[in-house]
Amino acid sequence: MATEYRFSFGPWNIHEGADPFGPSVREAFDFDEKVGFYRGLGFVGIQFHDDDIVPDIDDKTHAQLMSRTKTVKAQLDNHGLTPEVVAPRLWESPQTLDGAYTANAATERAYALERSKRCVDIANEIGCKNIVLWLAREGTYIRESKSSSGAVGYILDAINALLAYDAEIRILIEPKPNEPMDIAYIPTIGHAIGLAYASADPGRVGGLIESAHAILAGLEPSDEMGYALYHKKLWSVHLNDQNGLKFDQDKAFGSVNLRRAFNQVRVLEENGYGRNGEFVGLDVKVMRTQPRELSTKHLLSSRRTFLNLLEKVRTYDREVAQAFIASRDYEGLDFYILEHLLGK
Ligand code: XUL
Ligand code: MN
Repeated sequence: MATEYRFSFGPWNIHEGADPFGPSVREAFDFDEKVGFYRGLGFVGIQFHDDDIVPDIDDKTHAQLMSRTKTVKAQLDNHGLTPEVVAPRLWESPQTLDGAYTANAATERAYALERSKRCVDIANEIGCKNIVLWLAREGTYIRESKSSSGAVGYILDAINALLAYDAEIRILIEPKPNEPMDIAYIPTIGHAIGLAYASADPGRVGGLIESAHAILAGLEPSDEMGYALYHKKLWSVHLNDQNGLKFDQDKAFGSVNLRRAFNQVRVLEENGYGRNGEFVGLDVKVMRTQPRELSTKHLLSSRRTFLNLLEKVRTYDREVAQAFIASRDYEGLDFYILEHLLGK
């Protein structure tokens, strides 16, 4: 049976266009409006940060967290949407200037853990078992400021504390090699999976691979996905694209390198991704030049590109490919794939 893929994105993917060099250029859509866009764009899953659900989370009581989360859950139910993941936003607080789980100050590490537990409470209330950890500030600007081996221990301590806090949640580590830090401690999926196996409950710790993050690490995203799939630890993806080694661009999926996108779809499809309920997640940014009323097209096009490439994956002739492989004619295979992608 062919997999029917389900797609997700996060509300931050519809944004106002601010960048480090200029302010917002479009009026914001409020959360209620954004939730209303999903189904029309072909999406049924919603990725959250904790404060996408409960704004100003640090200033709220537990009862306030739960009450706001109930309201959002009712909205999701009304629209037939599933919460795919919730991620603690550990990179905006004044208490995470020096990192979150790896901050040198014990009080700041304690804040990070406490905030993560609140995220788990929210996830539970909204009916979601998947906690994403993008370890944004777990790294350094200069190497001498922290112990790299000590940092790994701190991250593991935090993961174990969260596993102990809730017996049901799963932790998905989203690696990224840099930005905002100069150099991050958990840059690739191999690092993330190493942490998973070292954790107190390896069956509940896995990974989420973002195409652009792998490319920024100088790696091939489809191979990174294959690595995680072999370990049965690819629990989500953030498909997008990236034009070379620069800031994290989050460009529309396939918009830079269609062949690279084809191979990501191929590896996911060939390894049965999605059959255990995994979503095809996107993490894409709309161009700053786009008018407000046209600022969701990047989501529509990224999903369509996935489906178009899926058709290419399903229709390329495996026997032809196999014959090229058997005669070790990889030039022939290369050109066959190119012509197939070009519809020849
Ligand atoms: C950062 C990034 C985040 C995570 C969720 O580069 O990709 O949006 O996906 O925290
Ligand atoms: Mn991401």
